[in-house]
Amino acid sequence: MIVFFLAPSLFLGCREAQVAAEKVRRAVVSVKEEATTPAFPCDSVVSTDAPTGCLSGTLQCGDVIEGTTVGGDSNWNDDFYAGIFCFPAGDDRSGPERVYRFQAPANQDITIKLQSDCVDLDLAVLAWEYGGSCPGVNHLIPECGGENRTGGDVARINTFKPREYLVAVEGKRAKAGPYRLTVTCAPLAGR
Ligand SMILES: [Ca+2]
Ligand SMILES: [Ca+2]
Repeated sequence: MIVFFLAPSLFLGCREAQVAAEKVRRAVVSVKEEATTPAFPCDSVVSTDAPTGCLSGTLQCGDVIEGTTVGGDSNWNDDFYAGIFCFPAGDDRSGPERVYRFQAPANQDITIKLQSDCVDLDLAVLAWEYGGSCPGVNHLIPECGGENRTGGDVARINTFKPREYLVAVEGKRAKAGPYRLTVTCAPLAGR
């Protein structure tokens, strides 16, 4: 019988190499994004109009929207996001958020990019069929993806049939500020 022994340090070395490779890959992706996306000036003139029926607009594939969370509703907070496993509690999301309705087409690889160079805003994507109102803390949300890195964020969705989402831009520590949202869609491979 042949028995192979692998030293723990070999495992560690392998994992460290994978982590390093992932870091390099991310750095390359972020350099590419910076090269293709114009900077978002903090003094951009954007609308502070109040939302209508909890929405600040609709999103479609190909859209580039500039806005600010200043003037948005403050309906969603830590309790709401933590309850639907979107963001962990503790970042104080009691400040204003902006919410967009996105009717995603079928069979798409969709990237929603949030540029948030002035204030650290985050991105939440909730599966929700909008019938004139947005969910509250007592509603059942089948799916929520939250992106909460420092600065900008990117959310990715793959659809196999048409699906409706709410896309929220939300600040940490109740802060508000301007942002740019970019929605790009590409057909899923093999579809
Ligand atoms: Ca909020
Ligand atoms: Ca962020």
